[in-house]
Amino acid sequence: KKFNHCIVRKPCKAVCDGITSAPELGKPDYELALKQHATYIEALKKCGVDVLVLEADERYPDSCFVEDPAIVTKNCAIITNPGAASRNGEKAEIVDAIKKFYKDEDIEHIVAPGTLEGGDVMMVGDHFYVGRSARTNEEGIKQLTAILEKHGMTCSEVPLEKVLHLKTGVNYLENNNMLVAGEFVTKPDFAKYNKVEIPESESYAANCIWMNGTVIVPEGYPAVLAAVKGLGYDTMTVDTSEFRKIDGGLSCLSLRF
Ligand code: CIR
Repeated sequence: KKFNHCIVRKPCKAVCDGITSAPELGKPDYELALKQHATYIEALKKCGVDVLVLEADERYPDSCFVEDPAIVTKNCAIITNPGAASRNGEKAEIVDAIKKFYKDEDIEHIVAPGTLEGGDVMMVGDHFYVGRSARTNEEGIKQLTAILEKHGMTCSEVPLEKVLHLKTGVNYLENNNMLVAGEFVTKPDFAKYNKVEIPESESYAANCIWMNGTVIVPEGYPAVLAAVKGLGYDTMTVDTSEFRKIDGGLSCLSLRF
């Protein structure tokens, strides 16, 4: 398996007003967020992909998290219908970028009353796990399942209890390795994988990304870094402190395909 392309969007100045569940962390510093974003892009490129960098969009504070308005698979792309009202318009802004890589007949849409955000969708080969969250509803999951089946893939639902998105707490690193934190440690859905349990104190770093054999780990989480190295991967770290303040992690910042 190899990723060839990534799509990212530069953070906008309004990133300071992104949705957050942790206001005690303070607001993101725009200049630092930009710097961290540039470092992130360089890290992706080192993993052998081309990166399409979309311009900042001030209308949507959370628009740097391009993972949420679209899902990209080997057979099709799906424009989602984000459940967060302030983010819903992002779906119209990602379409042109998706069209550069997918034929019109391979671009599908989640439509109201269905809602779905890409952060709730995790790819494991031809199977997709989708979290039922405050952002992703039953109808959205129903539509996603039908779309994936139409394009030769499968889907199963994972009910979420505490996290924002599915990939907030569980991420697949290929080779049967699954990083799990919090509620995902015990979920039966992931019992068949080689689970790597993440301590509560480093749960933010459950959101690592596998990039063509290298795993990118957020900077500042030594237990997770050691665990990932222990699995035999090459690793890179990228500081995402400013995105963390608004619940964003490494996976949220790109579409990878
Ligand atoms: C939000 O609440 O929508 C953003 N502040 C964070 C989105 C994170 N995206 C993701 O997990 N895929």
